[in-house]
Amino acid sequence: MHSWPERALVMGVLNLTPDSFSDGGRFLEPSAALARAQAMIAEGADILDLGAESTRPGADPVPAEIEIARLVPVITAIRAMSDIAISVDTMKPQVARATMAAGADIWNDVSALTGAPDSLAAAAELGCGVVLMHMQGEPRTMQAEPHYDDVVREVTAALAERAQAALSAGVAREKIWLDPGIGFGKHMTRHNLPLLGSLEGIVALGFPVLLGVSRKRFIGALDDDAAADARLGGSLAAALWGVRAGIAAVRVHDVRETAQALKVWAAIEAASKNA
Ligand code: HH2
Repeated sequence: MHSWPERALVMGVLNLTPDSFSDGGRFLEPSAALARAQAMIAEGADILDLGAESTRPGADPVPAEIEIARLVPVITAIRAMSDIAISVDTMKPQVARATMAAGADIWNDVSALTGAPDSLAAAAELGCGVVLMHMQGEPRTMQAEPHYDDVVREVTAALAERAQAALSAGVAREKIWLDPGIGFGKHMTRHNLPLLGSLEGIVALGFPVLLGVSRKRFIGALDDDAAADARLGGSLAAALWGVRAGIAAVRVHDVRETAQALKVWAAIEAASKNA
């Protein structure tokens, strides 16, 4: 291992879906998914986030059996070659159960354990890490007309409420991560930007914070409708902004570039403390 200063963790995205907004269809074949996982590990990923149901606005739901059939072979194959932390992006407790049994470590739930009546109990029983992400509405319709009176106050309060619900259900405090859910039932600029501007309040809730800004549409909205694969600069800017606010990890498509940005940031930050 290196002796560089502590830095935020990099979570690399691996979508086993035909329709995700930036990499849909590329990694449906398990061998292609495994090769991508290997590449992301080599590029500096600390965690791999595997999803088999797109949460893109307007996406259709996927049955649990299909999610499990897409995820388990890839998780088993990654586990055979690496002990990297694996998270699974799912709203279904059946999928969490099957994938944790196959060797995954973290349940990344964009519904913050509200997707099924037994989600909270399943998370407590599994003893896995849980990412509780904020979303207004559900993926299919969330971007239709998001509304908040005070987006920062409401998202922060909702995350505090979900963390408390998880604790009350028996999820251990150290297993809980929070995520403001950039782009999930939020207006591209009116809601996402104030939230990004106030991440410290979410960090102050006392749980590690994960931030997903990679290639998201608000970046295109700020830069002449740049396409998803032309949003790296904006993705890095938003990730580093988050790091400055104290987030623990970033969920990204461009692992190598993000890992490099975080290393440089951490080294300069350490030097600034010694200066
Ligand atoms: N964003 C996406 C999916 N899952 N999970 C967390 N915790 N935070 C996020 O911001 C987040 C997430 C959307 O990105 P992507 O997976 O690339 O697209 P799709 O939803 O189409 O799979």
